[in-house]
Amino acid sequence: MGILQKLLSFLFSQLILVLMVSNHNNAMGLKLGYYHKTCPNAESIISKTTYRFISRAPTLAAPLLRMHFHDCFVRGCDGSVLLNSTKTSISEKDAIPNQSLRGYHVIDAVKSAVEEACSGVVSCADILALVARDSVSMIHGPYWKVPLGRRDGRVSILNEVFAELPAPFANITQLKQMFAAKGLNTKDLAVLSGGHTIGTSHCLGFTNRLYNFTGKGDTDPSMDPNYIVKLKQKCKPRDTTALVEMDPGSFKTFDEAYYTLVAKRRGLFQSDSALLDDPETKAYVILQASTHGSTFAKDFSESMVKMGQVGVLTGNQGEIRKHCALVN
Ligand code: HEM
Ligand SMILES: *[C@@H]1O[C@H](CO)[C@@H](O)[C@H](O)[C@H]1NC(C)=O
Ligand SMILES: *[C@@H]1O[C@H](CO)[C@@H](O)[C@H](O)[C@H]1NC(C)=O
Ligand SMILES: *[C@@H]1O[C@H](CO)[C@@H](O)[C@H](O)[C@H]1NC(C)=O
Ligand SMILES: CC(=O)N[C@H]1CO[C@H](CO)[C@@H](O)[C@@H]1O
Repeated sequence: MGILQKLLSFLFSQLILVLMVSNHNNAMGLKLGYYHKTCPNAESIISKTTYRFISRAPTLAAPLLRMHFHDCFVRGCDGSVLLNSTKTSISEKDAIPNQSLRGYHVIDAVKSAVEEACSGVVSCADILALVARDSVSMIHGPYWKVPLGRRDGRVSILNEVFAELPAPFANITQLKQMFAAKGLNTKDLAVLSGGHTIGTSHCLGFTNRLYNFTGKGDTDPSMDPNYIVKLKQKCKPRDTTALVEMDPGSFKTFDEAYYTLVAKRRGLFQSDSALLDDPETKAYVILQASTHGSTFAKDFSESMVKMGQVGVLTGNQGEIRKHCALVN
């Protein structure tokens, strides 16, 4: 073979390799009905078990949705949010923003039920994604199909929570950057923030806006002053225990009222109000507020599927945990 032919044949073999690798990667991605053959009842077992809890305590839907968000933003959707600390490392669970996470018992119950049917097959990361979807749809929210096949990670590190999860004090620039770092765009930010249509918050996430905002005993000018008066009645300056409904009146129902609140400058966190500081997010807020959430359900479904793919482990990566709080 001449040198040119050798070169061409080498390049060709590399090209084939590249194509194979990228195909392989595709095949290793998430897909619908992933457990169809290996655990056919997985999805129905998960939704039945979730329903048992949500039907008795609808307020659990909020922390279960939030748990999936936290999981995905820190190390990808790999179930790391569920891992307990060990003697040698403090896990995400024990980070301050996580101390308010609830609902671990639901995940444990779901995992046991699934393990009983098919042991060692369904990942905790997939369980989080499905439980979040089921929880939302059980409180009048949208229903979306969840691509599956996530594997569980073996690592969970406390400090990563502070670096990866946006703080309630984040401004619009920081929020857009932190979402972009996860492959989520500005629309996803506006849409997923709508998750705050359900649930409650501790006062600490927003009391700075009510008292001494800039150190001059002032309040946050971007919040409706009448709302500040109301919130002050619920939260004294250093209150660590009170819970405030994020979408008062309908905090148990997944609706579009969040956008009406934000549009009225009644978003609870600075990160909620910040959606009015960018033309694209502002337009989204105004649109949903003025059209009773004409596209919110569909948008939320799409953005949740996107968020659910952030940094996932697939194929031979990671493991299928036997217990969600412990690596195998
Ligand atoms: C955009 C950046 C975000 C920030 C800064 C943020 C911040 C927070 C904070 C500080 C709380 C209150 C926690 C507490 O004190 O108990 C909270 C609650 C909550 N968040 Fe977010 N969040 C963000 C995005 C999201 C996303 C994307 C979702 C889901 C799609 C979500 C869903 C929830 C839910 C459902 C609750 C209520 C939890 C409960 O009732 O226990 N959040 N969030
Ligand atoms: C994980 O930690 C929690 C809280 O510390 C504890 O209640 C639970 O039993 C632990 N789970 C396992 C499987 O060790
Ligand atoms: C957002 O916060 C960052 C960090 O505190 C700051 O550097 C930046 O100027 C802020 N941007 C806006 C638009 O307020
Ligand atoms: C407000 O903040 C300033 C600066 O941090 C501090 O000196 C002052 O004592 C605070 N006032 C109150 C009432 O907490
Ligand atoms: C729900 C949960 O796991 N909360 C933990 C948060 O971290 C503290 C310690 O910092 C634990 O005591 C909580 O159990």
